[in-house]
Amino acid sequence: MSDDAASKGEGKVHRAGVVAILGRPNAGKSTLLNELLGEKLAIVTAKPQTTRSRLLGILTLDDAQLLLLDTPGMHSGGKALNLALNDLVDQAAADCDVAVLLVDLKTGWGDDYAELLKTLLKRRTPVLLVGNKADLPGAVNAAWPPAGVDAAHEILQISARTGEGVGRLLATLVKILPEAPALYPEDQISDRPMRFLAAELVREAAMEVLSQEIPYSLAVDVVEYKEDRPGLTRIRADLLVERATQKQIVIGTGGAVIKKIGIRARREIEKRVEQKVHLELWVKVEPKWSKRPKRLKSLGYS
Ligand SMILES: Nc1nc2c(ncn2[C@@H]2O[C@H](COP(=O)(O)OP(=O)(O)OP(=O)(O)O)[C@@H](O)[C@H]2O)c(=O)[nH]1
Ligand SMILES: [Mg+2]
Repeated sequence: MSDDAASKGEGKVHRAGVVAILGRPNAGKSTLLNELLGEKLAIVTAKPQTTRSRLLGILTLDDAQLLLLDTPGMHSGGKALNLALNDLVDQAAADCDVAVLLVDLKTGWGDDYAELLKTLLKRRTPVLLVGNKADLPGAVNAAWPPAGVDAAHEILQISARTGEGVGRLLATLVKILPEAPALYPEDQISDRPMRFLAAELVREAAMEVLSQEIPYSLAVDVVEYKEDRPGLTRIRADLLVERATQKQIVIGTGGAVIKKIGIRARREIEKRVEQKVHLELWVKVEPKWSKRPKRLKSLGYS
C-alpha cells in the first residue's frame, strides 16, 4: 500500500456478517444482544420462552458491522408456535457466519447443545462456546467447559448482565467475521419497525406482571401506531388471550392488572422512542391464535 493510500485509510479491512445467538430458553441470549448493542432492543424476562421471533440488532463499528441475531430458545413441544420457533433456530443456524452457543453456566451443557454444535461444525460455521451468568456464585464448576468440545473456535465465560467478558467476546467475533462492506446504514439499529418493538415491550410488561401460565397464552397485536402530533405517539394494542377466564385475570379487579401492565409498558416505550406515548390496551379472546400459522406471521412471530 502506498503512503497516500494508507493516509486515506484505503486498504483497511472491513468485516461484516451475521452472528447468530443460539441456546436454550433463559440462557440470556436477549440480554447478551442488548449488552453487545449497548441498548435495550430485545425484551428480557425471568421466564423462559420470552423471545418468539428472530430479531436483528445491528452493531456498526469503525471497521465492522455485526448483524446480531437473537433467536427463540431451542426447545421441544408440538404446538404450531413451538414448531415455528424451532424452525427459526434452525434457519438462524444455517444462515449465520458465526454462531454463539450460549450456555447458562448454572444449568449447563447437554445433548441438545452437543447436537447443535455438531450440525454447525458440519456446515463449517465457526462456533464460539460461551458460558453465561458467570456473576452467579458457584456458576463456573467442574462441568465447564464440557468435555469433547475442542472443535469450538473459542470457549469463553461472560456475564451478559454485568458485561464481564463481553468486550473480549466482541473482539473475537470481529476477528472471525468475513471481509465485507457494511450492509445497513450506520444509524440503523434493527431490522424491525418500532411498531413491532412496541408490541414486544407490551408483552414484556405483561409477562412480568402476570403469573406462571398466562404469558404463554398471550400475544400482542398493535392495531394503531401513529405520531399524533410532534412529540406524542399514540398506540392502541390488543392483548390476545386464548380463554375468557384468562381475559378476566389480565384485566384484574376493577382493571387493576391491565392498568399496571399499561403503565410499565408505556414507560419502556417512551424510553425507546424518546417522546411521550399515549398507550391504549384492550384484552381480547382469540382461542386459536397460537395454532394458526397465518396469525403467527401477522403477529410477527414467524
Ligand atoms: N445473573 C445473571 N442473570 C442473567 C444473565 N444474563 C441473563 N440473565 C437473566 O436470565 C433471565 C433470562 O434472560 P433472557 O435474556 O431473557 O434469556 P433468553 O435466552 O433470551 O431467553 P428466551 O428468550 O426465553 O429464550 C433474565 O432474568 C435475565 O436477567 C447474567 O449474565 N447473569
Ligand atoms: Mg430471549
